[in-house]
Amino acid sequence: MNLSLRCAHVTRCAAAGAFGALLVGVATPARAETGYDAWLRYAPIPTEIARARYTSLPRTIVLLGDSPVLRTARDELARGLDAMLSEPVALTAAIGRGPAIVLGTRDRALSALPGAGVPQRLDVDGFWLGTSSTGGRRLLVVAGQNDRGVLSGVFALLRRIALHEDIAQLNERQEPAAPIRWVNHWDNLDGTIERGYAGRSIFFENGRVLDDLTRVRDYGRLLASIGINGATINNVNANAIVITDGFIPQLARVAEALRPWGIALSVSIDFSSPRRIGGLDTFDPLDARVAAFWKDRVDALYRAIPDLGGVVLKADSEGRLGPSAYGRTHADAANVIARALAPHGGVIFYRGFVYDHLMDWRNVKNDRARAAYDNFKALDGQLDSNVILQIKHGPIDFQVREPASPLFGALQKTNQAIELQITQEYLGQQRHVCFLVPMWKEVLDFDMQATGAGTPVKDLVSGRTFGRPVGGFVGVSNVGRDTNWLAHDLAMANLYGFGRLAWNPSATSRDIATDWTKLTFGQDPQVVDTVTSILLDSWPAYERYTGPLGAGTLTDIIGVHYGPGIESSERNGWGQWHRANGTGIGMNRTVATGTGFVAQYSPPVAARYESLASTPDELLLFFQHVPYTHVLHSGKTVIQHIYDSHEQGAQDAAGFVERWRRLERLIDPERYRGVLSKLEYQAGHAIVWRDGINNWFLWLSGIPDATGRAGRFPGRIEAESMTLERFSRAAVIPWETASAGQAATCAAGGSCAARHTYQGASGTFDVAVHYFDENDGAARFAFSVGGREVDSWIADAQLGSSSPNGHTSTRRTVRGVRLAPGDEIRVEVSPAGSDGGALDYIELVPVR
Ligand code: GCW
Repeated sequence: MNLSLRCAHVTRCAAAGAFGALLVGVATPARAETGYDAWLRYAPIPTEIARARYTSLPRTIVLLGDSPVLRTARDELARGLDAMLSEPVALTAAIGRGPAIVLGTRDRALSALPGAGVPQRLDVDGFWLGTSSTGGRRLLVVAGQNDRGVLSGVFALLRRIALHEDIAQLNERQEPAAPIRWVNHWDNLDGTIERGYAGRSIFFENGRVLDDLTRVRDYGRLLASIGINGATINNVNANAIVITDGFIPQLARVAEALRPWGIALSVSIDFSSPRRIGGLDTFDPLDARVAAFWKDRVDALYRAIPDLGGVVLKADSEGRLGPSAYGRTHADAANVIARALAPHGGVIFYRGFVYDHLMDWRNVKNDRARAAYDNFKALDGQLDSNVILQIKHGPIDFQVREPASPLFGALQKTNQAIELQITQEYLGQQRHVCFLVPMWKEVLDFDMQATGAGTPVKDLVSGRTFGRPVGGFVGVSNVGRDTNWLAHDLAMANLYGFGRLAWNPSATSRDIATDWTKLTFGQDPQVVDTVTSILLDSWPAYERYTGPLGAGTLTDIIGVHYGPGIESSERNGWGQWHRANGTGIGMNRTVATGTGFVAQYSPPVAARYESLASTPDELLLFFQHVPYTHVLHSGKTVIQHIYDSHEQGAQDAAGFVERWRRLERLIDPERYRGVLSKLEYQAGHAIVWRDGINNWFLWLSGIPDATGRAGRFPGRIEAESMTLERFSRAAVIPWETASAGQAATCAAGGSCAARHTYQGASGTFDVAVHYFDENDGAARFAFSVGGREVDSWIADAQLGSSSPNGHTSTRRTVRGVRLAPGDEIRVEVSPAGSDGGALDYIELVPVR
């Protein structure tokens, strides 16, 4: 134990006290709330609660044994206690006569404290928290099955204190549901992140690992606190370079940064590496030279990183090379690498996300959903014991709602891991709040009835159902260099929730949301109620305004997967078809008349999805093609449901803003304002979704909305019908992403203006200005009434596109504008760069 080093990092440091203890205080300076500390803020406990609950908590920490992870556990405990209870903590290596918190592995704790109740058995990474008064002194024991278990136990103890829970009588044993609790990152070596929405990579820049790995260490801390034990840091669309001798030392630096947190590093590999970097003319997995290549590279990795977790492989998917190049199977591919890893105790995650993205869309029997099962079911039993098949939670690709992948229920002799996406690729890209835990739980709790009832996905993937040696949970977590990691403070609930579910998939969404909220924003009951309820309502809302009834997220699937783009999924090979036509919508996946996908489920599950009568409404269009006039179990027609759902979803999103506003004085100003502006943006974008989808279905089906709302926009003034100065009228593609399909664009150079003379009754209005915020510049918008500028702003967001469309469509609301007949409303746009400063419409909403 290097106490002198330890001492250098603390603000107060006293001489060794009784029993050789060192008194330290790790007071954290008061900091502005940036979101950087996420759920590990260790906010000071109010004095009355501290006095009532934690006076008897020992202030001496005894660490039995020594290792980097154990030292981390001790230091984290000292840090947390000091920050929350503002009292110095003493650190020592031996149990003395006074009260103490004792940290150690179960074996050491058992021999040091035979009568303390430490359990004889604990599963890997598990821990026990207990209190005992052996020998007349009060002890709080944190015993781990291994060092990582001790660290998890410390975080569990700190969480209880941060939640103000009573810890006087502890006897709590916790074991993770599965040995695999990993995150994957899709970071490229140049510092970009595929599907990353929060800045550049925290690992890489310019083809190298970053010099400063402070953020990696702090990220490791966040991960460890939720029980994550592995991290793959580079994109599954892998650069072969990562396993060259030149690069491995760089990986070793990241491994070193994560090691004290008990997080094993792993890397994504390129299957064609033997040819790309190995000097061979082949990457045929059955070629002995290829096997030797993999052994050589894996040995080199383990020489530099002895505790490497393993590798991840995406092969034969989306243009990546794979075993099909040589007519070999996925088992051949996985096993050749698995055999190189086995002597080191490493595992290979072989991704089940294999499909043909050049499928003939004209063939109505073709179905991408079939791909994972069709590729891997027949290989059950052929994969080595250190191969884990990593399967996306649904059969397509992280859509807003999908059924559980049938592959989970089809493998009995194969290790599995479920891949969940923390990154909100199809779910609002961290500009929209969308708490994913309830969605994940629907899949994890779904009973595949693999061998009769009682085989939920969570038990299949953890290996419990069929007694597999290894299995678990992988979360795609594209954190970036944004201070708050994921760009949206509320998105961090997804990272937190993933860890909590990977540890215990039976935890409830509400408990996870509540704990996260308290840890992140404090314990004020109104804050806790409001934030928790926004989180719990957010996925249903997002589903309502993007893609209800299981049709998929109706986004631009051949672009950035963000705003609406309903036709983009049709008439191409990507296979995310919804098959909407003039009379009906949905993918017929039945055995009787459709693609036959339904037969991939066990008979009782298949029977439910085969029949129109028993397919649940929320997945109807995933399994069935029905006329728009089909009546749902709810009693509504499909088309009316589409209209109503989008209206409701947009209202829900507007409601989030109102609910959040009530927290103004209860949350720190930085995060209050940050989240507010995101929620306001989301409410505007939900309207883009609502109008895009409802207009599109109104046009295609020709069936009016019974409530009269779809297609009618009272108070809306189209830009193209205003008096335009230097603006030109332009068609927007796809048409449904602009009101009336058109916009006024300012491409002429200089400023452009759109004018409208108000002729209605005098009154006060919230005026929505709907414009397109393109990537390629920063247009200035100014809004004036009667010659007086009321509002101005710069449109400089990065929304993934440099054209006017459903990604860039943005709403700005100017509140409380007084208008009298004859007033001129003027919107002036001054483009900078090539951002054309396009304007869609203004809308006058009377303030009651
Ligand atoms: O959903 C798709 C994403 C790709 C991703 C791929 C995968 C890393 O759009 O960006 O590639 O899934 O999971 O491999």
